[in-house]
Amino acid sequence: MERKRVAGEVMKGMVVEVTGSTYMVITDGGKVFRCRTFPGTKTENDFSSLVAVGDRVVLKETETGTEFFEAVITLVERRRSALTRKRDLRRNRSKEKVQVIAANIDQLVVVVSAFDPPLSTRLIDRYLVFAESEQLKTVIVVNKMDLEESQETRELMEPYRILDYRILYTSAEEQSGMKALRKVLAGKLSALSGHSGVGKSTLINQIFGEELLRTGETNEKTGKGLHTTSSAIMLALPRGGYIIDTPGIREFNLSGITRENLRFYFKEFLPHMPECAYSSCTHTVEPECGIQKAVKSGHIDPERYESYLAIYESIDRDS
Ligand SMILES: Nc1nc2c(ncn2[C@@H]2O[C@H](COP(=O)(O)OP(=O)(O)OP(=O)(O)O)[C@@H](O)[C@H]2O)c(=O)[nH]1
Ligand SMILES: [Mg+2]
Ligand SMILES: [Zn+2]
Repeated sequence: MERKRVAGEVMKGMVVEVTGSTYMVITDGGKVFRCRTFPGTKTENDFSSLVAVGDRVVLKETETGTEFFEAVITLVERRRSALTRKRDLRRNRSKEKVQVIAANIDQLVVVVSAFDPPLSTRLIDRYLVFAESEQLKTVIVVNKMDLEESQETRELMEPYRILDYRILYTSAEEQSGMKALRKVLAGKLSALSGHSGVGKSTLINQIFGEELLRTGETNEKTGKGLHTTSSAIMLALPRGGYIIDTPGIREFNLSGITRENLRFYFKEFLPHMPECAYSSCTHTVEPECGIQKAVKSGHIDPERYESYLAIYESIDRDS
């Protein structure tokens, strides 16, 4: 016989949606609670975002609402991983420097599109640097392959294939590559991230075979997405695992990366670093630099090196 629920019951659960300061939590017992935090909410994390999608939390029931059970979050458990970025403080009034986009993820799925918006390898490189720094598994999904008429996209992606990054080519429109995507997501907790309009929500709708998420148009003048998804949401996959849809980003400002440690997150640099004349070589202007030599001899992709320089510069500007 089911025990009668009493107000004040303490439960554990997972945050599946964040809207403003309201958090939807599914308890381990499978009930959905609408939660808020209170000044006494404790956290085991030192990140500034108190609660993010994917967080494991302890909650205490307060009352039974009209639509949902209501509860307060008393504790946010330590995150075993997180997709984070540095906030653009010029745009955001929040005092928090780091935004946690998704917590406790097993893998980061970087979504780009072949066209509309155009494929940005600079953005891919930023995500890869982050993923390497956090030792997060990464998959790159190149969507909208139905708009591709030449080999250009695959050529742009060639350096990543050589570096052994997992790449999937999909078309949510024509439903191609979906089987491979389902397979990569099965049994894991994955977060999809990328520019607005690349098709993250459309891909997820395709996986479920129904329109669970709202999808948008791209602006005809700029080719940029219109930021259709406004908050992160987690869905349970039909065959096990979870997927988090996140709002499209304008920029992925790296958090936790310094000019000094950046070099370690371009994995193809590592074998060439011993050839630098200075152990503290920044691989930017120094003579006798193993990295610059490897770029000249074709062992390091020049575009990847350009990304390194661009990120190196941006770190100085940001911090
Ligand atoms: N041609 C083509 N269009 C696609 C494909 N996938 C998505 N689209 C279209 O691209 C537009 C944007 O798709 P969304 O799924 O809303 O993109 P999103 O990445 O979720 O965007 P945000 O929520 O703003 O971050 C929609 O008009 C989709 O129909 C595809 O494979 N091919
Ligand atoms: Mg979306
Ligand atoms: Zn060097």
